[in-house]
Amino acid sequence: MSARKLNRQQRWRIDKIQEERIARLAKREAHAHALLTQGDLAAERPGLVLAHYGTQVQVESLADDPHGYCLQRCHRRSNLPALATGDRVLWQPSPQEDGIGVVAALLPRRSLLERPDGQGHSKLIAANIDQLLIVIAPQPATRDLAIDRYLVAAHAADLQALLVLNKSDLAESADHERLARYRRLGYRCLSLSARNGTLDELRPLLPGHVSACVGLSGVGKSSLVNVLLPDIQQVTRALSSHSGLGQHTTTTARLFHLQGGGDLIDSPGIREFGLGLLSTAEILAGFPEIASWRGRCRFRNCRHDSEPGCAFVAACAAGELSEERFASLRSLLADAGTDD
Ligand SMILES: Nc1nc2c(ncn2[C@@H]2O[C@H](COP(=O)(O)OP(=O)(O)OP(=O)(O)O)[C@@H](O)[C@H]2O)c(=O)[nH]1
Ligand SMILES: [Mg+2]
Ligand SMILES: [Zn+2]
Repeated sequence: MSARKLNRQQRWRIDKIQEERIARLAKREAHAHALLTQGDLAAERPGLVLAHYGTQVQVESLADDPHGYCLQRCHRRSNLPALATGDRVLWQPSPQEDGIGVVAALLPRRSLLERPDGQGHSKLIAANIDQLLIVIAPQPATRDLAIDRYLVAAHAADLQALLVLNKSDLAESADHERLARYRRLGYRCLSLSARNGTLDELRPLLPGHVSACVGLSGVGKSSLVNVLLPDIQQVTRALSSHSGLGQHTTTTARLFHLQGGGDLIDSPGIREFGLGLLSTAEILAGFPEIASWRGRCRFRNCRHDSEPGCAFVAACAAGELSEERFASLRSLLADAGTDD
């Protein structure tokens, strides 16, 4: 940050701008409060949260709404839990045109994708999805552990998982080999290039689903969305020339309707995708290749590390569990919550 000395007139101008900002904020808050307390609102309508912006969300009326189509920004009643893109809600439009409506109730969720925010809380990514597009790329590279985390989370939440290698135009043999490894485990894997527009393998897998693109910043999630939805132009940005990493271009998850049916959510890139609440049993269940080895360790409290008689070490020796997956499994178990 740079420091400079201000003259009196500059100081006065800055103070005045500040005062005006504060007054505008107070007015907005008073308006929101009046809406929430006076009940001066139309009847409740079911709607879908397309995106959220701090304290407000963008809500779209549902197709069968007798009042017709409507898109509106809404406040959330303070007694409601945090809302996520993809949530279904009951909302009330503002009595004035272009005004701000109110979300009055959250309808039950069938799934919720969240991540730890680094301060011990969880941040919601998307709700009501049934398919997870785990996007990876040759650059920036995603660690196996991160992929396995997503796969385990998808399994625990009963989501269909697709492992999508984007930027296949830059892929090397190691990238293809990795994809082949996951394919052998039974996961659905696609090799695509948003740059070349070759998404034919993906298109038929989207109708009838609410899918979310997740993965590191810079792997090309928004680029994929832009190819699938030519009318939409989500902002995309080159990797940092300094670090080779993505630049956190997308800042809020957003839901789009696909022309051929189905919905697609573009989400901000994240470095860490936590499994805060998953139990040991859920983690083990996310490794299908060890299903027949579970419960066969010599010691009941085996840490699957270097104990004699560990069934997973045996699975590894038998070639049924790869070194990479075993490393992920150990790491995820070390962070697991306690079992029920
Ligand atoms: N070579 C190549 N580059 C691609 C491809 N897809 C995307 N890119 C580039 O990768 C960079 C990052 O793409 P984005 O779509 O912004 O990535 P993102 O995953 O949405 O990133 P965040 O919004 O930060 O999470 C851009 O410069 C894209 O042009 C591809 O298939 N091949
Ligand atoms: Mg993006
Ligand atoms: Zn063991």
